[in-house]
Amino acid sequence: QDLNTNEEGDLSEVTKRVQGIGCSRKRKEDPKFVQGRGQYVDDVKLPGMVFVDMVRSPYAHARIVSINKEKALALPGVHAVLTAEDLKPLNLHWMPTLAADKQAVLADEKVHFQYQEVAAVIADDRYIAADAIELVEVEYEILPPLVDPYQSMVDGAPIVRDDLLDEHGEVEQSHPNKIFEWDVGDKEGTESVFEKAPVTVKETMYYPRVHPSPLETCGCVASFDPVKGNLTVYVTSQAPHVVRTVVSSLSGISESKVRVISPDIGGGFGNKVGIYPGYVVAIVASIVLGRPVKFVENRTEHLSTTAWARDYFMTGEIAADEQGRIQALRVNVLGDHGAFNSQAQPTKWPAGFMNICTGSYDIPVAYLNVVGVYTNKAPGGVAYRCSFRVTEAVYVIERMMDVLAHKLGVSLAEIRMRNFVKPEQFPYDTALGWQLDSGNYHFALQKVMDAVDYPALLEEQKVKRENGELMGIGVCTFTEIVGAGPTRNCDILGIGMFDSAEIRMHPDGSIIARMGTISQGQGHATTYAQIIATELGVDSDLITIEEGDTDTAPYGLGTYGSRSTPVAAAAVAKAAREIRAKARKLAAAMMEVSEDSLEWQEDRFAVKGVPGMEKTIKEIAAVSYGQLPNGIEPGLEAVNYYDPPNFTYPFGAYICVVDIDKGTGETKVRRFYALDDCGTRINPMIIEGQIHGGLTEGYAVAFGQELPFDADGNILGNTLMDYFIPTAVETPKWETDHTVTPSPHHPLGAKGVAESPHVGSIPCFTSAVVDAFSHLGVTHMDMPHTAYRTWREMKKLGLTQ
Ligand code: MCN
Ligand code: CUN
Repeated sequence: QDLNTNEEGDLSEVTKRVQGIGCSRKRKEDPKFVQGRGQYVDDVKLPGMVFVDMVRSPYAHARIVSINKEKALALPGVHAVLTAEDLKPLNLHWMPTLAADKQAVLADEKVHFQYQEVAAVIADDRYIAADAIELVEVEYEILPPLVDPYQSMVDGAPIVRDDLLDEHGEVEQSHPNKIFEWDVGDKEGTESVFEKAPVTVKETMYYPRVHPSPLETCGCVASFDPVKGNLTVYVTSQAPHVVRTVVSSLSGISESKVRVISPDIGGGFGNKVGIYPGYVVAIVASIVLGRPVKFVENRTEHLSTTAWARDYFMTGEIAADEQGRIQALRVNVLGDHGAFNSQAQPTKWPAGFMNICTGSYDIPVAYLNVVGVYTNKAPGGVAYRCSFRVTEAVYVIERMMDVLAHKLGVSLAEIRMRNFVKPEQFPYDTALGWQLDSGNYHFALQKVMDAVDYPALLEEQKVKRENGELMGIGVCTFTEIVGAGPTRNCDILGIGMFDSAEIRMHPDGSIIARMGTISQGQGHATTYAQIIATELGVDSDLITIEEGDTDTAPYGLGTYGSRSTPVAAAAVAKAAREIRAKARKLAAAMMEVSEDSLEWQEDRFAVKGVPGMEKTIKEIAAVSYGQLPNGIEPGLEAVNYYDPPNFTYPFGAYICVVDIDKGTGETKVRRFYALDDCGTRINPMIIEGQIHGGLTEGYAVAFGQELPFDADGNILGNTLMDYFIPTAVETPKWETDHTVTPSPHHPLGAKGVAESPHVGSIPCFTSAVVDAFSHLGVTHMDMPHTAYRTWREMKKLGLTQ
């Protein structure tokens, strides 16, 4: 099997000319961005527009005794001050979350986390609004906060959500702070293997709360037209159609009269999937005041209140034989969800796809238990290049592979080689319910080991250790699950997670195409065009891609979970093929031959065996809008709604080499080699860009990002003074590589790629840092691996004074 196909040199002349699949076509969206001509939500300026600013709670947990608006209302330029009391008659003081919970739009009787929205001021400009929030007087009665999730279910713990208690003061769950308990797999079967297994290992780890903190914060402009009864919402959304459905159901305005537009978005990373209180307030204010209302957060509001990720306390256990072949896996998780369960994810999956934690390995039996709890912290849990908890899943299994290797004294690469699912085992059904569609893990890891000369690195490390130096070699071989998803097991608010494409070919052969996804920087305008270019033989530059306007784009579930390629790109290919099928009919009629006698040759239909008898797609397009024979309907258009039969399972093999300074604890990433396999590659350059971005964000998480809380529930690290955003100065040099194992069920063989580098690199960094100390008996160190934390570990080990 040649896994290195699809190199640019192998592409056909036509593909190169039209810049089709496989070409490193330059990003078409960039000229406007580099010239500062992007149009973001905050660039939307409408006549008569007013601004919202939020009064936010300084306390994590408190009862609201009173709110006095008078002074704020007296400030010239202030139009309104809204509180939960004002929203109550509209039944909009609470809103549903995407995880079937509810969230206060404005705090109703009590506040649940620091920075929660308590009152909204609407004023002529944002400066007046900012002054006015200082004049709103809120009296609080402070309540004891619940900060530590391990204390959430002890007797006498503060109850976060009294609103969920019924009139008898009880909830369905065993404890009012418990959101759910989810278990998957064979509990007894797993237990009995552990009882008999020759080798068992166990490790507990914390994956800290982190925030993607994209360049642009969240915001919206709501504009209600009282004459037409239409509502237009410009919003930083990764899922504009979902926003439309939610806004319509909340406001009672029919979906046909709600238009949601996601303009240019300055990064999403999962943070912009959900619907935030500020949006609801802006919409209500626009309907009530009859004028456009803008809400745009500042950085601290963004870091403190919008979707963050992880916050999982995980215990992994592996049972194995003496050779390290895994017999069973057990994972227990405590998830801190904050005050409302507002994870933006498919409804059916309370802990996302955490049950992908069997990783790339052939594990006969497994058991996973996840408990989610409320605490007095901002809600969230799945943002940040994650595909719904696969990041946590990969972290726990990859850490456990290292722990097992350590226990048996084999290399981190060898333990993986012994346990990989073999190429001939695909499609492979995992013990926890997924079907891995394709892969070649052995080949990928071997390729990386050869590229970095793994044996030489191990030798170097041995010498360094003898000299008392700290060098670590980390390994991660991950399997992702992307492309949510088959509607049979994935929906949001009852809407199945298909995606869509609509393609129209014009008489001159140029094309406009629209999808249900929305780029936030991924380069969709470039890459979708390449797919159509290959399918129809039309120059990419003649293909306009439009996303993000619900009035024009077909319904789609949006861009997150690296689903655009697995789902929407499949719809693009299928719609293009429908157009080609119609073009075949037309070509046959034009040349007065049967359709069967025609052969598609990249950009034309040719009559088999008759040289020169052919019609290019451009010629066919011109005719398709004219007088057509045989009752053929005019036009060349197609719409496709694609419901994928399965997820796609991209994978990768990463190796990281670090040197740790014994004086300071500082870690230097000397080398990072990332091999990714995302099946058929549409645009190698864009893939590489995505991988660089994901690795850099992975580096940020592993080495610095965290959002901790103090004992009173005050969020720490919610400014860019404290929150680590790596620049070119800190970022290591990345080496990338690939193999190509096409997805057997995707029309193009393509898998998603955008999240892989993040998911795969984080455990690889931890692996490398821990490996630097593994000869001293260290099996795990929690992130972030800051110099201080590493130095503390060295102090514990007596390596430094
Ligand atoms: N691609 C390709 N060949 C493949 C797979 C992907 O050429 N086999 C290309 C695609 O055509 C697309 C890009 O790579 O242009 C990413 O595709 P895909 O992996 O399908 O991911 P999505 O387009 O669905 O993007 C979502 C993903 C997620 S979930 C996060 S989080 C993230 C990420 O994208 N957020 C980003 N990358 C980001 N990049 C930027 N610049 N900004 C963000 O907010
Ligand atoms: Cu979870 S981050 Mo991306 O799926 O938008």
